[in-house]
Amino acid sequence: RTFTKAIVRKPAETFANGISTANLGKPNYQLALKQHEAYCEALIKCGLELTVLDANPDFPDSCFVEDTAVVTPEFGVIARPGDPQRLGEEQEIKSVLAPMLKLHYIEAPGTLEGGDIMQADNTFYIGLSGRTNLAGSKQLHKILAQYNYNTYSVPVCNLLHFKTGVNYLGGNNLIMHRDFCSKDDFKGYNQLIVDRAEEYAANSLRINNYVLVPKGFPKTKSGIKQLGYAVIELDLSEFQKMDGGLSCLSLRF
Ligand code: CIR
Repeated sequence: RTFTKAIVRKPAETFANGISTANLGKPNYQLALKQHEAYCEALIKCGLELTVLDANPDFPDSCFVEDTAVVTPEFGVIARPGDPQRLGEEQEIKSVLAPMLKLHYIEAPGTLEGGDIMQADNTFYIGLSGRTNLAGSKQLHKILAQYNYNTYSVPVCNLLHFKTGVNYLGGNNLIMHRDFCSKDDFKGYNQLIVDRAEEYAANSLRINNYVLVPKGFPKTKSGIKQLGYAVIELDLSEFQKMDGGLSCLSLRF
């Protein structure tokens, strides 16, 4: 699959007020902005045309745009965040996507965040997490079935989002935490298991000819290289402090 476009949103000055369980301290806003710029440059290097949205201080977590929608080249599904502090972010994305894609919507009582949705070729895996509930997952299943995609719901244990623990790199390759609780659902894939000390790097992201990998995880980086991918390393320390990973910072389609 080739990606041509991405949407990102700059971190807001209120960034440090976002939801976090990481215990890594307060993020440095200036550094977050720099890291975000480098992230944008990497997306451009991967061949994507970027839409860069202005920071929205009303929503401290709004730079994590991935959670607000599920997008494909043909259509988009506007999500419904499962944390009350993030509910409303999806309205902002709706107006951005409306001119580009046919849209569908997750509706109450359904909740769903894009970080729980992983596409692997013609299959979408829907993680059931603290943010994505069964009602949300059933709604997404119905929408995706109209477009002939397969869907599977899988449990997410002890992680914020499904893609915190697993990501599809293409070519049947999955990158995954050692203790990923729904591991057995993915036996048909070639599994690159990340070291316990490098778990943050399970959120690495394949875009066209590159895999974006967070900086500071050498074993994972070399594992990905051994699979034949060209790697771009990005320092994401300030986003990690807010429980955010590489994939969360963009919507790609
Ligand atoms: C949150 O808790 O919602 C944000 N602080 C982090 C969201 C990260 N998004 C993602 O993993 N897709």
